[in-house]
Amino acid sequence: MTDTYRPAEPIWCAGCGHFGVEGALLLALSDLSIPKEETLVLAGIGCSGTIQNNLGTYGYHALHGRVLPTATGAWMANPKLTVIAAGGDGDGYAIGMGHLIHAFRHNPSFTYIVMNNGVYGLTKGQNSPTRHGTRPIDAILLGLSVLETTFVARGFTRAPEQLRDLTVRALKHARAGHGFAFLEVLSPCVTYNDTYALWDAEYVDLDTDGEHDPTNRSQAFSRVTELHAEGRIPIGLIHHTERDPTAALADPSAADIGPDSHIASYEDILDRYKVERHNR
Ligand SMILES: Cc1ncc(C[n+]2csc(CCOP(=O)(O)OP(=O)(O)O)c2C)c(N)n1
Ligand code: SF4
Ligand SMILES: [Mg+2]
Repeated sequence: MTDTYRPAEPIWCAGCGHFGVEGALLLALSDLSIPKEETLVLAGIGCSGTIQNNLGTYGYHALHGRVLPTATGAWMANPKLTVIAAGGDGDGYAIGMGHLIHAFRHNPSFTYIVMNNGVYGLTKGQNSPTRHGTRPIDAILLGLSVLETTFVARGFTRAPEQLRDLTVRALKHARAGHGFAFLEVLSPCVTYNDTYALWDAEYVDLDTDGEHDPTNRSQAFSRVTELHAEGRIPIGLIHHTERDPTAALADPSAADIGPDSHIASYEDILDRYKVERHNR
């Protein structure tokens, strides 16, 4: 029975980028001294969606594409928990894309790590919405286009120290109550879409570009758009801004769906049911 609760060995192919994401996350949790028992990692479905099995934190395997609403519920139920949502580009940008836009908009204060490899790795390599040459979606540009967005960054498993640093920054942002921390990671699938060489040639590190100011949203939007036109992929801290940590609590839409209103509705339904039964 106790075996059920032991972290598993990763089941990924040798060389899979997801190992790098897991390593950076474990180091970042340790850098920030975040206790594992106060951390919940939720993941979607995919090779990436097994990351929570390997960490020793609390874990939850959400339905395909539904990791963001599930994580939002967990964060609302216990905002003191360090909540980390994770998953793949198929999970997050295809079936789950509608949730991403609303997460940027509502700004729940948790971290979301998307492992982007351009394919559905688990189901043997079908094109995902980020597949090279298919007019791919750029979730960083999407995030920048939503005015409420507070944190967007992109790492690459080829740059492990930077990835660790970006993961630390994302966790800090969310834990301080500044809002939704979105971190996409270029995490190649060596079996079905080996993009290491391609991305080596294409990425541009904005953290070492003296001109990039991550606090300036419109400048970040222009720079990312220009780089796209040149066939380049920006990595680094693309944009961040600090939101008032109490803003989420003052958000009326958040108050509407809090646990108190659920309990009141539940009791109301139950009372009406009892009256109807009695009158039959
Ligand atoms: C509702 C539903 N539709 C389709 C699937 C099949 N399916 C499983 S994983 C997956 C995509 C995985 O791709 P991604 O999220 O990019 O993760 P990766 O394996 O590449 O890490 C799909 C379509 C499913 N499990 N559930
Ligand atoms: S199929 Fe691709 S994404 Fe899945 S474990 Fe193997 S290398 Fe990683
Ligand atoms: Mg994928």
